[in-house]
Formats: sequence, C-alpha cells, structure tokens
Amino acid sequence: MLIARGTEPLARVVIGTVKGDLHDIGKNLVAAMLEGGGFEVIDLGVNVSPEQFIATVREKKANVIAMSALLTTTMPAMKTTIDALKQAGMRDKVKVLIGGAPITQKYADEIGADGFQRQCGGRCCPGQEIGDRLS
Ligand code: B12
Repeated sequence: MLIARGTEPLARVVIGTVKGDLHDIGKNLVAAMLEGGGFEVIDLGVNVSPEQFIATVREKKANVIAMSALLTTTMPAMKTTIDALKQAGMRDKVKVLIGGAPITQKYADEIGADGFQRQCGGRCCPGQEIGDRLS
C-alpha cells in the first residue's frame, strides 16, 4: 500500500512467531502497528524456524527481524535465530526486535537483540526507535 502511494517504507521487517510457538494474536497486532507506522511488513506466521527468517531476509533484502514468543520454552529460538544470523554473516545488516509476554529487557540484552517492547498499543509503535536509527 505504501509503495502503491509512492512512499518509501521506513524499513522492511520480517516478522514471525518463533519455532515451536503457535501464539499469533500479539504478533499480528505488532505487525499491524508496524505497517501503520510506515514499515513494510512480511509476515511469516507462526512456528517460524531460524532458517526461514534468514532465507526471507536474504530474498526480500529486509533490514529488520521481529520475533514473538509467548512460551518460556520457545524463547531460546530467538537466540538461535540471532546466532544463525551471525553464522550467515548478516548480523550487522539486520536489526533484531523481540517481544512477547515472557520477554524482558534483560533477556533481550542477554541474547544480543537490538530492541524490545513490552506492549504495543495506543500511540506506541514497536520498532519506531529502530526505524529512526535506520533512516
Ligand atoms: C490465547 C492463548 C493461547 C491460544 C493462542 C491463539 C493464538 N492464535 O495466538 C491457544 C489456545 C492456541 C494457546 C495454546 C497454548 N498455550 Co497459550 N495462551 C494464550 C493466552 C491466554 C493469551 C495470549 C495472547 O494472545 N495475549 C494477547 C496478546 C495481545 O498479548 P501478547 O501475545 O503478550 O502480545 C503483546 C506483547 O507481548 C507484545 N508482543 C508480542 N509479540 C511481540 C513481538 C515483537 C517484535 C514486539 C516488539 C512486541 C511483541 O505486543 C503485543 C501487544 O501488546 C496466554 C496467557 C497470557 N495472559 O499471556 C496463554 C499462554 C501464553 N499459553 C500458555 C501455554 C502453556 C499454552 C500451551 C502450551 C497449552 C497447551 N498445553 O497446549 C499451548 C501452546 C501451543 C504452542 N505450541 O504454541 C502459557 C505459557 C506458559 C509459559 N510460561 O510458557 C500462557 C502464559 C498461559 C498460562 N498462564 O499458563 N494459547
């Protein structure tokens, strides 16, 4: 829609709920907020493997990965994805945004994510800070 209007997106975001996790209500809200905030959003749905995130970033030349996890047992898949990005030599080209009920700033720092947002609602737009940094 942004492209049809001739407006450049702030950034291209690949979003998904991590491998093993089927919760998508929060992820869908975040995707809608990002889209409304001027980002191009490629939504991979739920149960997204690190390989899928990375292949899509490559194919679509995306600048941001946004991952959602609602289960404490699937949180480690976020770190696995960041590690896979590093292995692929792409970490410095892609910003990583994470969120979901069990996620904390401490966890984001531990796994080396670039951004974390607890809530997405009202006037807040997750990724805005990252968009500002990219633009
Ligand atoms: C709805 C729900 C389900 C639905 C999911 C439907 C769907 N299409 O998503 C169903 C019934 C399928 C389900 C299944 C299960 N669930 Co469930 N579920 C929930 C529930 C009640 C609400 C989650 C929700 O949608 N919240 C509303 C949204 C809007 O909030 P949110 O997801 O947190 O998202 C917000 C923020 O976190 C943030 N955010 C989210 N993602 C991202 C990403 C980024 C990048 C950013 C910046 C921000 C961000 O922004 C959002 C908007 O503000 C929670 C309890 C709870 N209160 O969280 C349990 C809960 C998450 N489920 C739980 C469990 C255990 C399960 C099951 C394992 C149950 C079972 N035995 O089968 C399965 C797991 C299936 C699987 N493999 O994923 C546990 C997890 C416990 C834990 N510590 O890990 C919870 C906490 C319930 C509980 N108290 O026990 N569940």
